Amino acid sequence: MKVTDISWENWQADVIATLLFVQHQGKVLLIRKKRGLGAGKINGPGGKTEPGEAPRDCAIRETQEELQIDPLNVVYRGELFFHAEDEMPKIHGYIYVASDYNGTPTETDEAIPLWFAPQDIPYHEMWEDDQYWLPQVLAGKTMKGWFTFEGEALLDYRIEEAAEKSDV
Ligand code: 6U4
Repeated sequence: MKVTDISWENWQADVIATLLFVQHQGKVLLIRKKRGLGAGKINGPGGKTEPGEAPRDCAIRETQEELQIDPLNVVYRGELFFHAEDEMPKIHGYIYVASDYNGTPTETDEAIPLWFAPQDIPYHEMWEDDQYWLPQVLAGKTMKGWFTFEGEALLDYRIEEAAEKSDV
C-alpha cells in the first residue's frame, strides 16, 4: 500500500503516541526499549496517551517513567501518521524535543538510556521510518510524515516540513 492510496482526511488512528528526544551537550538521549511495541529497538522515550491526556504531558510522563528524568524546555517538533494493514495499530505520533533535563537517566523496567552524537545514531536498530525524519527534527525542524507499514516493515512514506506550534 502506497501513502497516496490512503484517504488521510478520513483516516482514524487506533492509538495516540509520543516520542521525546532530549538534546544536550551535542548528544541525543535515546533508549533501548525493553517491552511493548518495538521492544529491542532503539527509539526516543515515549508511549501511548492515557484517556484525556495531552500529547505533551504524555511525552513528559513517559520520559519520567522510562528514564527517571524530568525533560525541560519541551518543544513540539511534528507529527507522524503510521498506517498498518495488519494487526499492528494505526498510530498518530507526536514528536517533542527537550534541551535540558533534571535528574540522571537511569535504566528502568522499560528502557536502557543511551546517548549518541547525531552522526552515530544507529538507524539500523531503530524503526525504519526514523532515518527519514529524525535528522531533520534534531536539526531543529518541525516535520510531518505519513507512512505505510506491513508488520514492522516500512512500505512507503512521505515527509514534509511543517509549521511550528506552541499549543500542542
Ligand atoms: P505505554 O503507554 O507505556 O504502553 P508503550 O508500551 O511504550 O507505552 P507502545 O508499546 O504502544 O507504547 O508503543 C508506542 C511507542 O512506540 C511510542 O513511543 C511511539 C513508538 N512507535 C511506534 N511505531 C513507531 C514507528 N514506526 N517509529 C517510531 N516510533 C514508533 O519512531
